[in-house]
Amino acid sequence: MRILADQVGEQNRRHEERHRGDFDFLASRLSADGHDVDALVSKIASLQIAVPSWALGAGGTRFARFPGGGEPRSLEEKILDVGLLHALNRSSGAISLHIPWDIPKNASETKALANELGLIFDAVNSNTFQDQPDQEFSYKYGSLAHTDKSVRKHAIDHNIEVIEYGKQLGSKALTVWLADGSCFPGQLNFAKAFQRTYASLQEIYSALPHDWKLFIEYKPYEPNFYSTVIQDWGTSFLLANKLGEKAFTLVDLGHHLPNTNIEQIVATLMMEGKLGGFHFNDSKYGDDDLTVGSIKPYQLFLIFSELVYGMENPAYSNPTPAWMIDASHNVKDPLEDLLQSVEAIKLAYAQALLVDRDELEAARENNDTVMAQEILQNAYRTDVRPLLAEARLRAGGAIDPVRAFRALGVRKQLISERGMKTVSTGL
Ligand code: PSV
Ligand code: MN
Repeated sequence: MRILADQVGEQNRRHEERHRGDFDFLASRLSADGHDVDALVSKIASLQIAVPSWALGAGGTRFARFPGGGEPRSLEEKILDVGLLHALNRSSGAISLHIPWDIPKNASETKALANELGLIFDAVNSNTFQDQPDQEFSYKYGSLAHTDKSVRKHAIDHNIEVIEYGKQLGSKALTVWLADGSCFPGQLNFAKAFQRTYASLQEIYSALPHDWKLFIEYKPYEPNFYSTVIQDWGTSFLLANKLGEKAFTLVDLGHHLPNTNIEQIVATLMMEGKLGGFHFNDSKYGDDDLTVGSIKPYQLFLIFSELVYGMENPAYSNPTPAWMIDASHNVKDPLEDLLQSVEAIKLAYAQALLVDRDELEAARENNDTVMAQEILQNAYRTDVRPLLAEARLRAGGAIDPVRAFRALGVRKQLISERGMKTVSTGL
C-alpha cells in the first residue's frame, strides 16, 4: 500500500481552515517576540527521525503478545510501512536495520525501494544478544566481553558483517548494544570484562569505513540483572574516548535508572563532542519502551533544550546526532504509535527552539532562579502544534497524521493485503 499526495491533500482540506487560523495567531505572537517564523518552520521540517525496522509490528512482554494484524512480513514491507509514515508526516525519512532480523537479500533493490519512498538508511544495529538457529558459539555468557576468545571472535565477525550490509545500503554508522554482564555477584571480573570488550570493539572500530561512526549504547540492567558491562554513559564515553574520533556515545532514554538527570548527560556529552545518537522512547519504571512524550514530556523538552544549545553553540564540534525511535507497541497500532512519537519529539524540539538563550544565560549569570524557570517554562508552555502542522503542510504531509491514517483506512488495507496473522521480526 502507498499513500498518494492527492489523498493527503484531500484529508488536509478538512483541517485547513482551522489550521490557518491557529497558525496565523501563533505566528503573529512569535514574530512579535522576535522569532523568525519561517526559519522555525523550516528547522522543524528538516528534523528527520529514523524508524527502527523492529518497531513496525506489535511488541510484547515476556507474558504475551497481542498482534493487531497487517504486520510487515518482510524487509520490503517494513520499508513500505515507513514510507506510509513519511508520506503522512514528512519526518520519518530514514530506517534503521537490525541484523540479522532484517538482512537485505538484494541490497540494490532494497535501496531503490527506499529511495522511491524518500527514505535513507540510518545506523545499522548488530545483535549479539540472541543466539541464531544453528549458531556455533552461544552468547549465553556474553559476546564481546565473553571469557572465550572464539565467542568474542564470532561476535566481532558479526559486527563486521553488519558493517558490510550497511555499506551496501548507504548507512554511515554502526550501533553496538551489548547485553553482556552478569546476573549474580561474583560471576564476572568487572575489569577483565571491560578490557575484553574494549579489545573487541577495537577490532570492530578498525573495520569501520573512514566516513562511518560507531555508536556505543549503554544500559544499566536487563537482560542481566546484577551488572552490565557498558552500564552507563560514563562507561560508554570512556570506551568512545579510548577508541578514537569515530566512536560516540548513544543515549537511549529508557536506559537510565529512575530520576537520572538525562539532560545533564546530554549537555556533558555535547560539550565533549561525543554524543553520537539518540534512541527515543518514554518510561515510567524501567526500559518500558513507551510512546515518546507519553509519560514525561517536560523531561523530553529539557533534553531538547540541551540538544539545541549544543547544536547551536559555535564553540562545540559535536556532529548532528542520529535521531531514532526505539520503542515497542504492546497495545497501540504500531504505526499510529510511531506517528505519535515523532510528533512528540518534534514538539519538544520546536519548544526548545523558542527558548530565549540570551535571556536565559543572563538570568543564570545573575542567579535569577525564578526568571530562568520562567524562560524555560514559557517556551515549554507554548502550544507549538500549529508550527509542526505548517511544517508538514509545506512539505506535502498531513496536517493531522493520526486522523489521516485512520480516515484513509490504512490498517484495514494492510490487513486485507497481508492478513491478520502476520508476524514481524524483532523483539
Ligand atoms: C536494548 O534494550 C535496545 O535499546 C538496543 O538499542 C537494541 O538494539 C534494541 O533495544 C532492540 O532490542
Ligand atoms: Mn536502544
